Amino acid sequence: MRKLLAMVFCLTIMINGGCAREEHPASAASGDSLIVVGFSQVGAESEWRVANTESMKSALSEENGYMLIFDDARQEQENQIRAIRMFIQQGVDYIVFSPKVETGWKSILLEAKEANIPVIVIDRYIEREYENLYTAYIGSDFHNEGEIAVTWLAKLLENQGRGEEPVRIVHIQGTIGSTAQVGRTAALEKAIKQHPNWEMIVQECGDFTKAKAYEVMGSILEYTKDIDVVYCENDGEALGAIAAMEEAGLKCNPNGGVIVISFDATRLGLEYCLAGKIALDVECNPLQGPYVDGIIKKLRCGEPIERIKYIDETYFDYFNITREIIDNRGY
Ligand code: GYE
Repeated sequence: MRKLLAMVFCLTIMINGGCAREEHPASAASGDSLIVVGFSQVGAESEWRVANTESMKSALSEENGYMLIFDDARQEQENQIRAIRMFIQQGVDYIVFSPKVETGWKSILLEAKEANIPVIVIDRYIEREYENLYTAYIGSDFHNEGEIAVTWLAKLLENQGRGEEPVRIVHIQGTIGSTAQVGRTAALEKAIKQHPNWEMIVQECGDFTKAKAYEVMGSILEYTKDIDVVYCENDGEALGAIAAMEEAGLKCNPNGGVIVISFDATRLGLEYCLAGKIALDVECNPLQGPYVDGIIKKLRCGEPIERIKYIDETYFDYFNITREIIDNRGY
């Protein structure tokens, strides 16, 4: 009798739901018109992350046909794994998450696969060997972002006639093991091998936060101020490093001061760019919500999807940034 009722229940939903899809208790409980999505976010460590969360929440809204279950992992992978397991137990229709780091996801993604719940990865990747465990990825090509940065730096130094003289570089990395850190670091390390006059004098982790970068830069300045370039892996770190350098009496400016390289191109970062304190800010687009919405809607109707989607990105520098560009930015 229970089996017959369950079949009638699912058949009813499938007819009402429009597209043929596997129902889960959570979506059934929420009424058959809402798509139930469990979203595990890394945290709120940066302006970029806040914009990413806002983009996801506004795209996966009830008006847009969703019931969103949001979890902030507060920078702990364990919290993300716990949240994803909770989503599975709740029987959501889709799981979306930004993996704090690339490793450690195999078993929880196998659980999601077992439960027949599609997983969409955003922002950062998981290790390649398990890419069969997720349905789609939307985010950035972080190595390319780093390539943009080091190519721009080499050209600036060349134009300033510094193509041969020693260039002393401080490198403040993002969260170690996150794809953004892996890609942006790899590009700089490769460029240092290609430019014999470039010297990495310090490489420290700033964890993508202003506070940590301020602390790290402050301790570096205690033993050297002979710095030509500070390569920060996001705007939060750049702002922290700049504050420490200015307190130590250093000028941050591509014309005669310390050249500060940054990533994200948040509105705040671009204000520093307009002021000349950040020389280059490579865009990393956090507005991934609409892409996730589009993929879910296609999946529900059995339409083909782009499994890997890199969002188009550009860069801004002290020489091309304008007030108008900043005022028209989406984040
Ligand atoms: O650059 C940083 C955030 O993964 C691309 O994480 C994201 C990075 C971004 O904390 O601001």
